[in-house]
Amino acid sequence: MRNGNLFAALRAAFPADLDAVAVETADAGAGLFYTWRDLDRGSAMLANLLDSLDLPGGSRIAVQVDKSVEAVMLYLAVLRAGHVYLPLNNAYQAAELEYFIANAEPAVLVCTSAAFPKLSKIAFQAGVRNVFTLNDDRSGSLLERAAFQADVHETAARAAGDLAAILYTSGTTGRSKGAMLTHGNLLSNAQVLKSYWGWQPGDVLLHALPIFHVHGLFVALHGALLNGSRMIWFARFDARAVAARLPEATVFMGVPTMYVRLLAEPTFTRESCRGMRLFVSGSAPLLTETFEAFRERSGHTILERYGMSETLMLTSNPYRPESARRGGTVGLPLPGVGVRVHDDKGRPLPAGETGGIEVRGPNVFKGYWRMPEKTADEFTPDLWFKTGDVGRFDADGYLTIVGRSKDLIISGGYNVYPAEVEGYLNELPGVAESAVIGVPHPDFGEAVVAVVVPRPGAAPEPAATIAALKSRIAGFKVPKQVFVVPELPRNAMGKVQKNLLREQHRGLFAG
Ligand code: MCA
Ligand code: AMP
Repeated sequence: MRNGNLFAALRAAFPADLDAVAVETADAGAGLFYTWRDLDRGSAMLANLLDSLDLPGGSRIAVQVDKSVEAVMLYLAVLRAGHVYLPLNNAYQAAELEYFIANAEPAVLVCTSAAFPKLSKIAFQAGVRNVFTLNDDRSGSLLERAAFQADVHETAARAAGDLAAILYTSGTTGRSKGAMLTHGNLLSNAQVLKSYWGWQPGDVLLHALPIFHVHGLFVALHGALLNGSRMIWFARFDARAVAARLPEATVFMGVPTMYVRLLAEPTFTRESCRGMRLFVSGSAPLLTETFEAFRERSGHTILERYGMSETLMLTSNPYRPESARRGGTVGLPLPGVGVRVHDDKGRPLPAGETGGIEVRGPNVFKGYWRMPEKTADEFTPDLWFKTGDVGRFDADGYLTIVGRSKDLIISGGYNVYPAEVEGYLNELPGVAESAVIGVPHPDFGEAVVAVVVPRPGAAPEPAATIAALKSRIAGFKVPKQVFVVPELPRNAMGKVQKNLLREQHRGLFAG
């Protein structure tokens, strides 16, 4: 029987010439070349190291490291060895990590040397037996230990339904949930995108996304690997540096903030896009004005698609003809993916009418890690997943997302759940209660803003409040501004009227 391990399919797609360049690092001062053989041998050595730890199959391997090619090798090694990859945003702070580690109970934690003192303590308290370090300059105990391992490895047999990764996504109640993705989820979605987006020989991907979320780790990376395509690899997005290397690339994937920043970069021109075949945008709404301005400037039409951590990619604008890509829409359901719009009573809605977006398909996750009730809540009785996004189909079958039923802010492509930030704010000594909202922001799309009510006799300072949060939670979740008010607006039911607050502050970052 064929091995359903995702790595087996990715490895089979490596080019015949293993000495060809697979990845070229492109950040200032970098310029390292990794061949396909390097990826194969490096991931084999790391897989052998994992095997030597005698972990039970399907152990969680939690990873919070800076972006590097060795981190990709580690991801591939976890697949090869039959374990479950658990990537963590490197902006997460101690309070967030404590929760993830306690909840996921990883067998192995890999972190940077800088984070080791703090993280090893958290890991030790949670009973994690193995903590390794990996830095973006190839130093750290992980590679030191792997250096003694053999560079060949037999891929562990896995079925399509076995877990390959867990991605934590914040919940509306403030507690993060681990979305369980299987080998089959990841492979089916990667194969669909390979053909839908016309991946072809000679493609070169310019990769500048983080590799701890679906967009950079799965959509972009799997795309290149499954096509045996070379990558120009940036550890961080810098518009000028990206514009300088675009002429050698054919495919780029980014969040809308990256497109806004490219447009603000004078060296980004039609000439810099001369070899490009495809620009993909997702993770957050792409403004129609960005879509139009990009076409005007570059001569290329951005292809917008829509997905979630729980479902991978769901819809996409057409690849061909380019003129069929419609700004402001997320396109058509991908082949094999069911997408429907229902009202709040569960009745199907016709084209033109707005309701909750529900989905099903081989790409839809297996459930939330150790949360069977939460999982059941998110599915309809006939087992479609409720995305929490609100949208409508037009007569031609294009989906437009018009809002979200979940209280969620998307800032620069990162999700921020107001309930979570409010929880941290309310723990501060001077704060009685708070409301966190998203307001329009020219760079991040939406920016996080907090409105807080002081405890009697207290006078919380906005700057000190921001500083206090920065030491506790990821920087992208920290409000860009804090307002102190005597009370929050409430409706007759006592519910905070966030729409009034959003209205009041909507011009905050205008221009
Ligand atoms: C960084 N900062 C942010 C954000 N990023 N603030 C709000 N929103 C953000 N997204 C803050 C930092 O906390 C810091 O604050 C300051 O900005 C500078 O940080 P730095 O890291 O230098 O920022 P940057 O390099 O300019 O980052 C902007 C970015 C980045 C490149 C747009 O946020 C990014 O890579 N976003 C992509 C996210 C992504 O991959 N999303 C996919 C997940 P201070 O100076 O105050 O400390 S969604 C997904 O996977 C679904 C399935 C999908 O559909 O794709
Ligand atoms: P995540 O939880 O990080 O996987 O984020 C998934 C959410 O991002 C979706 O439920 C949508 O709300 C949003 N999203 C992803 N792609 C798009 C898009 N192209 N347009 C609007 N929202 C998007």
